[in-house]
Amino acid sequence: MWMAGIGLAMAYTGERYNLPMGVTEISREVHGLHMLIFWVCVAIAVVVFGAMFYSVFAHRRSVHPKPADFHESTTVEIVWTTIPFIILIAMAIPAAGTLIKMEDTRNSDMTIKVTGYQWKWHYDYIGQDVAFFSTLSAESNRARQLGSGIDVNTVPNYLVDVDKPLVLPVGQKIRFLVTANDVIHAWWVPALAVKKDAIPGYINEVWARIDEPGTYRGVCAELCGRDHGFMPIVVQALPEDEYNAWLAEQKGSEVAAAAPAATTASDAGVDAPAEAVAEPAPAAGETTELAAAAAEEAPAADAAAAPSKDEQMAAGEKVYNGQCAACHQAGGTGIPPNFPSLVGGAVSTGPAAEMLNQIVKGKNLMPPFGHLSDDEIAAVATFVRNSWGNSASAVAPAEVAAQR
Ligand code: HEC
Ligand SMILES: [Cu+2]
Repeated sequence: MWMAGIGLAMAYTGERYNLPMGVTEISREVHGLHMLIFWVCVAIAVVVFGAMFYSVFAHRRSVHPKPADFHESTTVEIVWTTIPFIILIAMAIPAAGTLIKMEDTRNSDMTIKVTGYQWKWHYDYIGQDVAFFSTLSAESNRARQLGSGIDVNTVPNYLVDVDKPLVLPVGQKIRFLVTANDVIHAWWVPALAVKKDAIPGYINEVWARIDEPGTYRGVCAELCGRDHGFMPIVVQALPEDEYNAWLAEQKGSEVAAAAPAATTASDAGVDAPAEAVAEPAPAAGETTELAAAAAEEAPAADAAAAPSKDEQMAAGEKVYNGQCAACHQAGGTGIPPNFPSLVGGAVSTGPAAEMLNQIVKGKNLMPPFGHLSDDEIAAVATFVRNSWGNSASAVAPAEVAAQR
């Protein structure tokens, strides 16, 4: 167990014993401060313990049977008050300089809103119409289940891997707005020297400019409930052109996903034709924060084409593995008696409205999933209704909207 612990610590600090140097100017400054103060502590320890051990040895009873009994020395008292005072001030000056730089989020090139949820992260590329949840990877999630029988040492990046990493460009000043939607979390990526509390109702700011492309891992750093240990963070830093390509691709798929049909074939129990390729939704004009929010809230308004059933099954499987498999298990079998099987269940294969209502609103031990988009819920419902031998109608996003 402790071996796994060390492995984990290494995985997200990147160094075995020391604070990581990191990949930002700030992280290197933090590392420098850390080393400076470490050596100050070493020097103090050498002097203090040196004096102590010297006295213990040189003035031991066999040598000095009659102890000295001097008392009160103004000089010594002044010295041992002023020296620590000077040391503290000397340490505070460079530390304050770095702290001020860390707080300075002005002139950023882009903004990411980071929202903590029990137990996942949501990333919103402000003004870009790109937003998604990032949850523990399906592989880690399977292995972590009680009695999974999977040797966690065989799982790459066990517990520090996600289904969808936060992709960022190198060389840009990225401002993070950090908040939470339920309890307090903390967004911590050691390589970026970023660790900020995510507090419901508050928005904390922090920034980073990443120098090197790479994958940087972190975890939630605020005890946030049962699955606190299962909401890792993965930042994938790409060169700017690759990042732009990625972003354009996301916008494409987001638009496709955010463009559910007003009327869908699935209402009539017929699959939407696969060739009904989603057309890009009308340009949102100025991509402002507001526009992004509006697009997120009312995607059905400018509907273009329905996602095909195949698309829904693929997207639904991802949502299922990320959101539902912890309780209902990968094969839909559940863990009776608490977590019912979804195979052939009355709700899972019954009227869509009832099932959607339960997913959106939750029921007893099942938490509500209203924070997922209409498309995600429609996809996961379609997936459940048509997997493991289930065979029921596909579900259109508009049907989900009706349950909100
Ligand atoms: C935290 C555990 C948990 C998670 C995660 C969870 N469920 Fe459930 N689910 C439950 C429980 C508990 C019930 C039984 C609720 C009741 O009837 O009291 C349930 C019931 C259901 C049912 C009805 C089954 C039946 O026949 O009664 C469906 C359908 C369902 N869940 C789908 C989902 C989907 C889809 C997801 C993912 C978006 C999901 N669940 C995630 C715990 C969970
Ligand atoms: Cu958390």
